[in-house]
Amino acid sequence: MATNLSAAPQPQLTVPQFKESVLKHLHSTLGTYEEKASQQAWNQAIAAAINEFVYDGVSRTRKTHAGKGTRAVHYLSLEFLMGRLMSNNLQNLGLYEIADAAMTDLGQSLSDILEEEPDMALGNGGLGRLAACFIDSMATLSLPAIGYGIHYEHGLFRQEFYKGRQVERPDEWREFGSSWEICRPESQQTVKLYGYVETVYEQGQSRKVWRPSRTLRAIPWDIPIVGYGGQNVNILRLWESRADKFFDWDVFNSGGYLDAYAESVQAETVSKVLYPNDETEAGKELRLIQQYFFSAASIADVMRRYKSAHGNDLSKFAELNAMQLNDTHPAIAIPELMRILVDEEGFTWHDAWTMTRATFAYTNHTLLPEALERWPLKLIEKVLPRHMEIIFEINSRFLQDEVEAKWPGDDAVKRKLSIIEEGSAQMVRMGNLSAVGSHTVNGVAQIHSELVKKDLFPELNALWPTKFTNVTNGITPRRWMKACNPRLSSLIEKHVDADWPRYLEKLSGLKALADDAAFQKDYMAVKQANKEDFVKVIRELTGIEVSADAIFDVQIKRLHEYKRQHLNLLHIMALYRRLLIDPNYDLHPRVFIFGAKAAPGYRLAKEIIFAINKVAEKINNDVRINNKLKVVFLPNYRVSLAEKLIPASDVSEQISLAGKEASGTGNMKLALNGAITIGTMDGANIEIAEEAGTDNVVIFGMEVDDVEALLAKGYQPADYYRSNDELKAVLDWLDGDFFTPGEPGLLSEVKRNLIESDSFMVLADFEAYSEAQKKIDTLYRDKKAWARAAIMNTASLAKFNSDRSIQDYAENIWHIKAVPAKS
Ligand code: GLS
Repeated sequence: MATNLSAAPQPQLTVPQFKESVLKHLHSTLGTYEEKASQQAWNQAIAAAINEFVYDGVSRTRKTHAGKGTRAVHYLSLEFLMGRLMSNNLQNLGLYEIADAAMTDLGQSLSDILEEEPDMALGNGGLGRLAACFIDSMATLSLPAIGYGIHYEHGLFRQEFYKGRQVERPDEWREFGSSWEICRPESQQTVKLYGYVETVYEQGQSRKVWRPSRTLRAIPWDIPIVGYGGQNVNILRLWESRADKFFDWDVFNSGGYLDAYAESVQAETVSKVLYPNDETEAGKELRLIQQYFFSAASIADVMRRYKSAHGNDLSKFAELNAMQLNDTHPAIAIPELMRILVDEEGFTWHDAWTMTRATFAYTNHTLLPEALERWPLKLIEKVLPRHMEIIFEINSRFLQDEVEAKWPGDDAVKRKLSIIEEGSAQMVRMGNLSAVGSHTVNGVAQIHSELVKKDLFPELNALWPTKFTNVTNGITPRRWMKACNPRLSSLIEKHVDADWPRYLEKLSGLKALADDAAFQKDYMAVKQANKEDFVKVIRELTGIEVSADAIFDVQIKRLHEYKRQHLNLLHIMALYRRLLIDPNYDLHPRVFIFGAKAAPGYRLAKEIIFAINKVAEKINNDVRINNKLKVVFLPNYRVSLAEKLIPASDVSEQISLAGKEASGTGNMKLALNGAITIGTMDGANIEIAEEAGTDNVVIFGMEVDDVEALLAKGYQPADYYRSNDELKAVLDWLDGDFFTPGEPGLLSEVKRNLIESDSFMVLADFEAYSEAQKKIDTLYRDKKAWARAAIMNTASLAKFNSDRSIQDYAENIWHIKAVPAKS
């Protein structure tokens, strides 16, 4: 990997010093003492001790970057799925062992105390977790970078099951405050909304002035992001919304206490909750306001910093500032920057547009049509009247100058490329706006980036052939191996250099040991121990007893039809049926483990959760099958649960319909931790197979071309139902009351959907999947072959280090360089 990182200085600290610091904070920060302190107080005291180093790093990094003429990147994302920070911060500072020993000395258990920390679940799934891995890598690579997002009061809902059905409960991640955030009221911004646009004439010139009718205050909360080694500590800046003035005193004094208070409540709703949708469009006014709120506050913050370093001459703004749009969610930042440059700073349209395009780059994360954001023009006009005018202008210049030059007189192509979609209600296409206003557009895995060019933006790709590129996603090996899998990490460290969490390619040294009997034994012993730990987690969370000798077959991701958890379910039912028909059916015992939240309004996804839970209940209690099959649906899947499960997984289910999963990142985490992928040729699975070797993954099913051909021919799911007896039998099973005693038909909706529409071709891939699962079973029984395949996965995944992804962005898109903080 092209990187020239110097070894970072780690805090020099002894166990007694750490103890002393924790005790000091227990007394003076928490106001309690050893004998009385709760686990939560210990947790906060440790955080305060860690923060002494973290804040040092924050200041050091800020001083290094302040006023420098170095280009910085601003990563704009509506989601950052951070999880917990303590263990990661300890690892990145090189203090984990010291803290562990210090707490043992104090008669406490660090691992228990770590459990006190609530997850920071300010994201839905892969997209939000990617942003979290990326800011870890930006800090590790010493890049001048800031993450910008929203300080949601409530993150993603907590999931419970009631009689097998998902129930959503509010998330309270900062009910008692958070140890990691610092409020920076001195850097607050004002964000305008609604109102009208006036044309003002001055000295023979006209100029547009936006007269907003409401304003909000944006208050920044900074979360320090500790790079590996602790040298660089970057910032994630999250904006909280508040009323412009807490009370309208005039209204208040005239007896309108409630009216005055109502305004502040309304203002605060903007950063109240994360929209719990993943890969679906929200389409709500509040969501648009959230998008604008954080985009506008972030741009104002970037401007403020620029001006304080360089004065009011903005000519170097684009040279010094890159902004990355994490999906289209912050796309409104494009007209916002135009508005500032043209309306407030007096630039010509031409110059402002050149600067804007040189600043923004856009990452596309999905091709699913339901996720491509479109806002009603009328809504944007109401909430952001000046921005709507600017979008019109961007569009008309784009169509008249660029599209017309390439395709003269072709109205059809103009209609297709227009940022405004015509129809009974005009809509603003945020994907088109993002692509037009950015210098670079990237997809997140090779196949996905090809499909972005071929299917999503073919004309734009013809117009600007160099604009579209790929940056395959990645994961931080610090969290997803070093911190979450200490056993495997210490085994690895016996064989490769200790800096592997930065230079993951060093794990390739393990390939030479893939056939080594002693290493295989050690490697599989680690897996077994991790599984034994997880058996307890399963028991605690669900009461289900499973054996660590069974295959742990894991599907963890959001619940969505395209991810096909129901394909997994049908296969489980088929195995169950085979066992009922023939109790001697030869099957290595298997535990199927699911973790998934469904968007609260996504009906079928919730039906699939219900069906899995009902089938699980029946199978887990059926003595006839002799514990050969267990099904566990873990409630409230989240980052901290993933960190426990991934090290214990044997099989990684990556079974989306080819062409639908843009990349996936769970596939990378599981493979790195030695789970064998059973997957389709989709997203990053393809690159995982390339890296790990096709012998070390199990690929099955239709590829993108097959899917297209079948669609063109006319897909008839009922044909598969009729022609495969086993498939027919398990689908029919869903109609009766076998799984829902006394209540027949409760699971019928899943069956009906599959037979009548099956948009993601579950039935077409069933047979291939079922055969692929037999291969998994056979491979697992061959202990040596399995161990070899698992080791080869761990040894081969350097490409999926998020440092590599960020290095790609830095070199090819942002054009920024490392600026290590001075000690
Ligand atoms: C997603 C994709 O669905 C994932 O395949 C991808 O790994 C992730 C990060 O790029 O982005 N897009 C999305 O809207 N949610 C996702 O998780």
